[in-house]
Amino acid sequence: MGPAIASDSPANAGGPAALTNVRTGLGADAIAAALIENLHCLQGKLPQHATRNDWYMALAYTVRDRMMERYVATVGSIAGANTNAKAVAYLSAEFLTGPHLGNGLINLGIWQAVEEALSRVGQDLSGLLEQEEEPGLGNGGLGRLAACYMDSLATLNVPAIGYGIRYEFGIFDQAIRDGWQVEITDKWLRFGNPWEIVRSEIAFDVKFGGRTEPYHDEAGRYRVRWLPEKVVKGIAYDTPVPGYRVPTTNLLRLWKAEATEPFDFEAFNVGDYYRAVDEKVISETISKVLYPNDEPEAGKQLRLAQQYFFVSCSLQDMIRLLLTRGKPLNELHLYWAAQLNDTHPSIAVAELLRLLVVEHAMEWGQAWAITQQTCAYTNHTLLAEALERWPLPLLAKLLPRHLEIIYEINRRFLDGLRLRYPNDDQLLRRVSLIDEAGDKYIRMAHLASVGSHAINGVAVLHTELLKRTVLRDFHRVSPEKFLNVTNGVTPRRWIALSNPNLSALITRHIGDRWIANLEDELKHLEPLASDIDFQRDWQAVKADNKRNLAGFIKERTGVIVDPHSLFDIQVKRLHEYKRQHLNVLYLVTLCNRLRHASGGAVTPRTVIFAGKAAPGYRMAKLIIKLINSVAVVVNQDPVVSQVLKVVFLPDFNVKNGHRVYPAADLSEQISTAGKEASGTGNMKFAMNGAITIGTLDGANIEIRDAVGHENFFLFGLTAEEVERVRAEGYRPGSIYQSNPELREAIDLISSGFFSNGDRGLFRPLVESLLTSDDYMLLADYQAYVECQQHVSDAYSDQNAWTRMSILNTARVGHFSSDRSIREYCRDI
Ligand code: F58
Repeated sequence: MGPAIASDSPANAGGPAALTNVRTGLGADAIAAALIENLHCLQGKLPQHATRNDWYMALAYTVRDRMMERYVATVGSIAGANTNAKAVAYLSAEFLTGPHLGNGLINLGIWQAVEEALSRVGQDLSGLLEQEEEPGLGNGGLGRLAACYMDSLATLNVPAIGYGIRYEFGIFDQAIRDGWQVEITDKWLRFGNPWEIVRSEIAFDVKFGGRTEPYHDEAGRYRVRWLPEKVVKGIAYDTPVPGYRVPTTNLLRLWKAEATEPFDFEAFNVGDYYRAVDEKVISETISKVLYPNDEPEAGKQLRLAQQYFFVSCSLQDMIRLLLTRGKPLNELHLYWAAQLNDTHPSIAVAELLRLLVVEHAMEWGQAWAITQQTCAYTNHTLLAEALERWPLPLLAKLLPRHLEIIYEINRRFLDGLRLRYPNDDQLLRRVSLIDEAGDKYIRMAHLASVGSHAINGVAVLHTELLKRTVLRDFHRVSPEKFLNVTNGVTPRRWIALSNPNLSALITRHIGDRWIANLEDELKHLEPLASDIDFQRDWQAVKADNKRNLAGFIKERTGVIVDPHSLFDIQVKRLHEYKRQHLNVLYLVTLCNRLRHASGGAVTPRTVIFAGKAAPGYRMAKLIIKLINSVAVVVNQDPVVSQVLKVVFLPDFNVKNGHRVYPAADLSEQISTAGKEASGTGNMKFAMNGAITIGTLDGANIEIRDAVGHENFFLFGLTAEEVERVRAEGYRPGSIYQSNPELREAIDLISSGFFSNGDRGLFRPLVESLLTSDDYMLLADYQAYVECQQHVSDAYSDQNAWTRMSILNTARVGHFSSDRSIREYCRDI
């Protein structure tokens, strides 16, 4: 069953010719013919010999063909002469797109036609959707946001190119063995990638290392040339990004690194066969693998090389496109807006200057003005340890010319400030692009801030805290640059595609305009919130989604869960600040209560966790082990398992997310206030009718205001209180001492009860909670446990709960990425 959207009519259905042409036709006849033809011509198979992957490939090519006309037209508007539209270059080290097929069918409006065509050839769509291996080219929220924004840019007919890296290996696949996370290489390209088009002729050289040398040019001007140690070639791979039923199909342009000279003949000729291909191997390493950490890899040369590699290729490409449009270089900022997705592409500031000044002989002042007007910077974190800085010696070694340029940017920047703030050397030291406190570092957030005309945070609180903390001085010296753009997620993927039952129900009542206009349309559901018939249908959809997820959990973990229980879900990267272990403390408390048979009637719950931990993050991995250990004991206990089941669903990714968000009753958004920049899972859950239990952190605050305070379970310290408590001297040990239930929960973990008597296993975790508790779990514990009791009570009144659920969906239209993109386009 597909996303039952009332009118499945594509934007350019065309005349009768379009319906029958095998390459472009949008009717079932043309699609069925195309499938057979592609199976034959591209896979070299007859239907009776085709594997599921052959059919998947044939279908993917069939769908891609149908994107090409609009794709060619859109590229023409970015590259063609006589066009004046400004285009967006979204520069991001990560794009977590998720599978393309289903999304393509929805956006092209050919879901039903494809289903029909497949049934004629004896195939079924759901199996082929399942076959697609998703490109896991991102770690989490930041990479997924980039993908949502690409969908919205296209849907809003904004010409855009998403520029990034074509990692050969994306984020690792996660398996769970004996309760521990095990990382498995993500070989996503193993069976080929039908969505990408390699553009071998769109290739740029990128220099690395070596040294610089001053000289005087023919006109006698002082110049500096860069004599690199090495040159690597970047090749463009394009993936079309179709908007939802609009003429625009944008593209994701990912760069693959190759050797400029794949083969060293000199080495070969002297018989050193291995050294002959060495160079190729070293060059290709650059786009080999995504760094799987959710904090920047301190001082890793390869990571810096990746960043510079994709930024340089992208900027060279943007300049090329500008010139092919026949526009002069000094109008770059009129035709391109470069959005820096966090600091990972921030070397763009120095590289664009270098390209303009050194390669295109532009005068510094003008080049600087163009750079600033072109670039804008989005910050995604306040965590001090996550702010990128590169050791100065590393930058000097890998990008010697850029270091000189950064010095010059810094000199001019500080000179300007010195005039405005004489006698404030401290200020200058704090905002300097170079951290000179101990070992010297280049501060990438400062480079991005100085080189951009706009700086934004990703939720109201986050932006306020940015202005007050990490970018305080920048806010002081250029307040006009700062603005907030609260994150959003695409309703095409996160409702229409992943929750077809809900989509059909919504569409039956309010039509299907919500898919492209969530803010204005979804609110028409509000009057239905108390309608008993509508509530019943709403419950039926949720029940169905929960049964689906229960089946999936059984298949992946063997655990049998009751779809009638409250599905309480926390899915996100594992991190101490996200506090999965606070959730665990509550579970252990419940467990204790049940063992003592204290407390009254209990609402049956299934508590589901999923998420990956950075391979080197020991505490996060220990939390996964703890969740699994608690799960084993709980699920096997004859008493406790009657009302509680705990599941760790392995390998959380976009595809699994499709099954998870629609099945949630309760969404856990319980980070320490002030730590989660925005969160976007919170939005996906609420859109699908889950009610949030959460702190006043990130976009939770705005979600709560939107859905109504009575439809949100709030607990915990505010960001301000967190700061105050810490300043006043936080002593978690005394909270432990004074709260018997908390003490009992922690003691049970320490006792070896969940670890076959091993008292040492979870000691690092317990000790960290009792001694420093950096994320203040203990401070929020009591409030959380009490709030969970309110949740249980509320769930026992199914009509009231359903009303809350409907109102959550009806009121979160604001969190569509279409709204975010409109704001970026309007304000930046
Ligand atoms: C996330 N950051 C924020 N970083 O944590 C989240 O609150 C926000 O909603 C989201 O961005 C989108 O704005 C995030 O996902 C990373 O994954 C980086 C990957 C590269 C290394 C540093 C972290």
